[in-house]
Amino acid sequence: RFQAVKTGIGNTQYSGQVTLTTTQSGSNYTLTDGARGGHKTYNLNRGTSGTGTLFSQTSDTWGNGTTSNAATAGADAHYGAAETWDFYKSTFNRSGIRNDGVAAYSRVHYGNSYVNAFWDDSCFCMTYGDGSANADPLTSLDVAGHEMSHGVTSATANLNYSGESGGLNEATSDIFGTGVEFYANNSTDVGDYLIGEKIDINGDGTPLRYMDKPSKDGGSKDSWYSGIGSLDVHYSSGPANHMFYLLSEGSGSKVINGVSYNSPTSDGVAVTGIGRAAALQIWYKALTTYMTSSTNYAGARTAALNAAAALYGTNSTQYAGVGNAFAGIAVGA
Ligand code: ASN
Ligand code: ZN
Ligand code: CA
Repeated sequence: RFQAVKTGIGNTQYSGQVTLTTTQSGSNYTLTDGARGGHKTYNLNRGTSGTGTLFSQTSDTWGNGTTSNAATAGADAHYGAAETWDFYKSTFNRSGIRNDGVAAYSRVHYGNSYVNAFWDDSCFCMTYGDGSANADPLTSLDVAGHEMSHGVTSATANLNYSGESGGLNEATSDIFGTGVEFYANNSTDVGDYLIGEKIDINGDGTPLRYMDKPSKDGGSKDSWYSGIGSLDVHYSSGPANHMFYLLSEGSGSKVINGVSYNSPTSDGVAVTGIGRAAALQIWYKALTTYMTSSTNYAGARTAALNAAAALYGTNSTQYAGVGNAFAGIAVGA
């Protein structure tokens, strides 16, 4: 049957009205992104296995901005997958999670009141719960970018998901998830250095994590210490998230897109940022070229220095910036 790539409209929960790439098949439209490897978005309808049903309808306008329409979460997820694909392609010339042009797929409405989202290598897919009382689906842009970036990490350094390497794995997802959010430049879901600020996972409007000062979440650490590897990976990620913030923006107070930050350093010595774009290039090259499955914080510093040297030279401000940002989280020579 004749299939055509279409531009539909998504009325998302978190990112306002967006365009979605869909596929027309006869008189139906489906959430199949023909421009990005054929990424499909499925409705699990509270199931927890299989793919459920591919979102399919006779109109190419998806969702109504609230959970009263099942396609709203589909619209957010489909948009997040597209922005993540475009972020990796445009920023790093990476074609999909494995750099082979092949799309993953998304599943929304997983389980009942499931307050998480996750990437799974075995299905090469990502899955979103509907949140507490099915009210706040975990489908925001930074969460989508975070989860799909777990696939990129698996396909590259493959950082073990425990100990210090596990913290670096988690931080890599926060870093690139944040990269996706800034890249999308969505006026409703602006770029920030907060994780999960849209999904109200704490029930009081606060974000899940803070990159400028990770300890604000009550569990993450701002700096490295021996023994950090015994924390949960979502807390041992703190120093690497903090390093990335320092490298991008520098220490101290700053307002970006209307959000206020105040980033400390472990030794009180101020750090000057090199900009988000260069910081992203350095972390991506470090991840994809120099890190291995057992890389720890000291190894991440070496990997990032090697990446900065390869990209900008050892006399560059970027190279010096990496050393200073790691010193700011108590990882030194
Ligand atoms: N949402 C979580 C994460 O990506 C799922 C997990 O704990 N692995 O980190
Ligand atoms: Zn994660
Ligand atoms: Ca965010």
